[in-house]
Amino acid sequence: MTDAETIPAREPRVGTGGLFRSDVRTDWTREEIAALFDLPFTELLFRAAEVHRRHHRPDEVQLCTLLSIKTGGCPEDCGYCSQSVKADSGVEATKLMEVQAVLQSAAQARDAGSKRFCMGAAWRNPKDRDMPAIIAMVKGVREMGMETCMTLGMLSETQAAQLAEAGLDYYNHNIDTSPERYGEIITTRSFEERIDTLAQVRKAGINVCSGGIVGMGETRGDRVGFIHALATLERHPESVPVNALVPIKGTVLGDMLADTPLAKIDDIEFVRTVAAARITMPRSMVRLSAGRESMSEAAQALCFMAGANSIFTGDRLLTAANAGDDADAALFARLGLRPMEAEEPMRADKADCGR
Ligand code: SAM
Ligand code: DTB
Ligand code: SF4
Repeated sequence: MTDAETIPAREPRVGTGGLFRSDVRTDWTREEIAALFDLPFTELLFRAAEVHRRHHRPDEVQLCTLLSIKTGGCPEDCGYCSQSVKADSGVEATKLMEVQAVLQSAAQARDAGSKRFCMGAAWRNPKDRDMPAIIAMVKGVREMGMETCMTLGMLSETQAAQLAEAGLDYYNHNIDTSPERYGEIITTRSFEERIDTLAQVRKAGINVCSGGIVGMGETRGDRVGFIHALATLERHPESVPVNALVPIKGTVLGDMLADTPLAKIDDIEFVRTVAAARITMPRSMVRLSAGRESMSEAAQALCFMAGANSIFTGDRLLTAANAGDDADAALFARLGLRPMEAEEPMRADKADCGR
């Protein structure tokens, strides 16, 4: 228990009521989002913090744990990913983990205070023969009282329905970057296919988790396009992960950026992206995802100020290192943050993000 956990709630959460619905819009224009990015930094931060307070408790951050349930050997060619067969990253391909081993890992995460357990597989799409094990994992983790999230690649309509039936709370499927830039990062699938799977997930009634990566050498215009694509979906994703690229040796982007002076995204520009996500998608959880390892505590504090309210805990993401529980407990104590309590997750058919 950290000091931060003992701080009492100051005010009821207003994010689930009908209040302030008027600032949830899905008709954002690129010009409006570009104008947000162009604001003086302190003004942008102030506006984002204001929106954040209207919809969320500003001293609470959700703790999520990631587990790679099937690592490496992925046929897709995502330029950032250590798990692509095209990458020479040294990541070894494994088979899908046994259900019991996954549940053991979930129990550890729960005991460490995690409220959401996210399971990721290095697949283009799950095979139907994998679905019974996947379903058993979802059911088992849910029974432990944690929210469940899966990220398995593209889904068929039937698979999405099976996951919904199993009680899956969230499905993560990132759009990663702007529609214009997508083809430069990934050639084995299209931006439209990504949007199609998100639509299947919505239709099945599973909450949507979709975001992307900043720091892949994109322009600010691409960052605007990325936020615009999410903020103009028919309904906003309930969860929006904003990753800072973890440059991994042997991946196209990791190697390319290692050779350029632009290697790491400027912290201020990263915070601007978080703020733009918060302002345009007020009710969504904005997740400060990969890349915290290389961010200062001050930069992370600015992200929380700008509306990030979810992080990955533990010392590993999927294949890359993460800050670790001790470092996060110290960070929370230093910043006066406390872990968010789990709520009965709103299913997408009841939630009102983006309406
Ligand atoms: N294979 C599935 C898919 O791509 O949808 C699920 C797993 S995939 C690793 C999940 C997400 O992790 C990607 O969409 C990407 O946004 C993020 N990611 C992967 N490698 C990353 C890296 N090196 N740095 C930052 N984010 C990364
Ligand atoms: C997301 O947007 N970020 C997480 C989660 N969704 C699955 C994954 C981050 C992966 C970072 C690189 C790695 O561990 O290999
Ligand atoms: Fe495969 Fe997902 Fe990595 Fe792309 S991001 S190579 S789909 S594991």
